Amino acid sequence: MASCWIFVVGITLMFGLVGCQFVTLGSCPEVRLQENFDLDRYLGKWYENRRYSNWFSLFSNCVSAEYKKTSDTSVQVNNTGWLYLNDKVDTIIGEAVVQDNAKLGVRFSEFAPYGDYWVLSTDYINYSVVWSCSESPKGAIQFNSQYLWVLTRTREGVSEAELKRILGILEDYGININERKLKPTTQTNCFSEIRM
Ligand SMILES: *[C@@H]1O[C@H](CO)[C@@H](O)[C@H](O)[C@H]1NC(C)=O
Ligand SMILES: CC(=O)N[C@H]1CO[C@H](CO)[C@@H](O)[C@@H]1O
Repeated sequence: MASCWIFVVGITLMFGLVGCQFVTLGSCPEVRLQENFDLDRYLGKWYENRRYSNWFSLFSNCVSAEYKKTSDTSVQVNNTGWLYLNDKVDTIIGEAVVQDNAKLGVRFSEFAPYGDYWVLSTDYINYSVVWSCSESPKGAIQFNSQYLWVLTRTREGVSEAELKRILGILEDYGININERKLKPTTQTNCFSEIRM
């Protein structure tokens, strides 16, 4: 997630080529968000289990996110990943704020606007599904771009049955869960595990 965000900030203008993002025709699908979102239970460490990405996912493994409370409605975000090609642990610190129940905004520079961070579903102890979608201006051709992350509390992720259930929720909303798009994040042989 870390490198992904840096990348997004850097090259957002290259629409469609951006890592972690999925651009498709049509308007945003309708979704339901996690009810009664509980920020306190959401805090702590999460591991990136899956994300939308393309070529950029080749470079960053072992990605984790840690949320620490800074006020009733805000958290510090610490996204860390291992860029294994040059064996570098890369951390980016940001801020997330609760805007409306499970609708959060996240940014990695105080000069940047908040990007949407919507929690579609979480049980706080095993998994969270984070998603956002933005639409192109209405016109002859409408398209939308989506971000999607499945986060889990352990590097190992969740059981196959549980994963199937979680992805089923997304599929019901019409969100693309094809593994070529929603790629598992490598969380094994994390060289930096000792350091992380
Ligand atoms: C961010 O998390 C990484 C990995 O857990 C840790 O090594 C680093 O010290 C953290 N940075 C801050 C500023 O909390
Ligand atoms: C459905 C599922 O995977 N539940 C697990 C969530 O995490 C708790 C605590 O680690 C497990 O006991 C559950 O089996």
